[in-house]
Amino acid sequence: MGAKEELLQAITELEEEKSYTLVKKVLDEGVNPKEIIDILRKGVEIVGERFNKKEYFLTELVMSGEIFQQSAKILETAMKEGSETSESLGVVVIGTVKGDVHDIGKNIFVTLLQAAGFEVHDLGVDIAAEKFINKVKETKADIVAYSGLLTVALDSMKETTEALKSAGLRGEVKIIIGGLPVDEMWMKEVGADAYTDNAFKGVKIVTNWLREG
Ligand code: B12
Repeated sequence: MGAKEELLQAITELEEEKSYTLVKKVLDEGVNPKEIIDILRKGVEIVGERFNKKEYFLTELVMSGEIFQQSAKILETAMKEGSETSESLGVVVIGTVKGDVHDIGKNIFVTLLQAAGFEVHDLGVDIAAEKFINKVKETKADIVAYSGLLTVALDSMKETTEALKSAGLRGEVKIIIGGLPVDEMWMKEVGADAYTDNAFKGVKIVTNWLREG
């Protein structure tokens, strides 16, 4: 088995240290960082499929995200040095809304978005409307994503959409909401365009939006 195949296997088997060693090895062998990212993406995708089939659990999903993030950091410098600029599928601004600090699910969604090729600006947790607005302006985002697990997150999500409207930005972006309690009623109250409590579905939804233009 070549180093690239070994890397894919290490990710899908969640062998953290081995994955990082192999990322460095294939990089040293002259493999294009973009190709390595594709291997990492494939690895996270396979873990996701196993999670959906209930062969893997949340811990494995979180771990694959961690391996992806850390490996991407190793590659970051090499990617910056290379002249190529990898084209992003679209720009997403995401955060856990004000009053809420739950971020495990948000981080999974962020990893999957990055793995799918989106440029993601993750604001973090307990994010007030104003911060979303500023980031959307700064990045000319296509998509705004709110995460929230607490009931109080509903009000914060509503406030953020209202603020986007007041800033004249609502027509410029699509809004997706996610987290444990979200449903159609929340989506309507919040004035969002889509909702899901499944990060994989979320990626499909936003990918379709951008394909449709
Ligand atoms: C872990 C946890 C915590 C951790 C959070 C650590 C962290 N870094 O996130 C800590 C200990 C800090 C915590 C604190 C609190 N928690 Co808490 N917590 C949980 C717990 C056990 C698991 C949440 C979790 O991570 N699930 C796993 C992830 C993967 O699932 P997920 O978030 O739903 O994400 C998935 C999807 O929803 C989706 N997704 C998530 N976000 C987004 C966003 C987008 C855009 C998309 C597309 C998809 C997406 O992707 C993920 C994968 O598919 C839940 C109980 C439960 N069963 O959910 C309670 C729970 C959410 N917590 C609760 C409460 C009450 C609290 C506290 C108020 C407790 C307290 N008294 O202090 C504080 C609040 C702090 C605050 N201000 O936010 C309640 C909420 C009740 C409510 N209706 O409001 C719950 C439901 C527990 C309960 N049954 O009472 N909590």
